[in-house]
Amino acid sequence: MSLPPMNMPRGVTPISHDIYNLHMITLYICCAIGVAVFAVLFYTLIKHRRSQGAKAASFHGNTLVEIIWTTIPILILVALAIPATIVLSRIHNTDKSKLNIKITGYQWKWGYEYLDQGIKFLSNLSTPQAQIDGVEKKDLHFLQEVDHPMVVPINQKIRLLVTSDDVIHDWWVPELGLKQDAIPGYINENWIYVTKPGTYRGQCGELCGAQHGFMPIVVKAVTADQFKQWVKAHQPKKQGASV
Ligand SMILES: [Cu+2]
Repeated sequence: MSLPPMNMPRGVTPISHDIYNLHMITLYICCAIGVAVFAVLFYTLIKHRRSQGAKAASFHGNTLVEIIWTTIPILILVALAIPATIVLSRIHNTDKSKLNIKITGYQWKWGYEYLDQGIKFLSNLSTPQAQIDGVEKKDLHFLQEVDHPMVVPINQKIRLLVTSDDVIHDWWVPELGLKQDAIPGYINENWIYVTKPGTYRGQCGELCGAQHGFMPIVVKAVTADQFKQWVKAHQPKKQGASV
């Protein structure tokens, strides 16, 4: 039996790598602090135990100690805040995007609109009811499959405009390094740049109602040529066609 993954996924977008690296830096710093604190603790417990005749020292009102234990955490927080701020500003920089997709959350499905191509469709859960009821055997991607996945080209900066039509949802695909709230009346801007073709799965990350667990997200990343073909096949006909 293999163990489930212990760590967050590295992902397939530059931002997901940035987030992964931030997470690892923070984890290493936390581990170092944990090791240092427990080392001092155990050393003190053993070395200065009462049976060895140790007497408690008084640190009360020691200005130097108080300055040290205030300054060190501040330095650690600043060291973490600098790379985090750089990544945050990158996340919100949607300049030079080549494609614009509007994503709308509904109770309980996702809608995708390719603003430049005029393609618009809904993406519904496609897991059969019999599997949900436990009558049939569950598929590998139980509750993580849809009838119409969002299709995107690889190696292109894609701007995503995320909103909602009813309550707050949250468009969350861990491997794309993106978790964006979908809020009615607001449009949140974000972007992805997928570097590897493949199918990436996610789900609504905001408790949004009875079927919150039944509105998965599936993103299919394909080559630029395959994307062109897909657009051709799905684009509405020019003359008088309505979407
Ligand atoms: Cu939702």
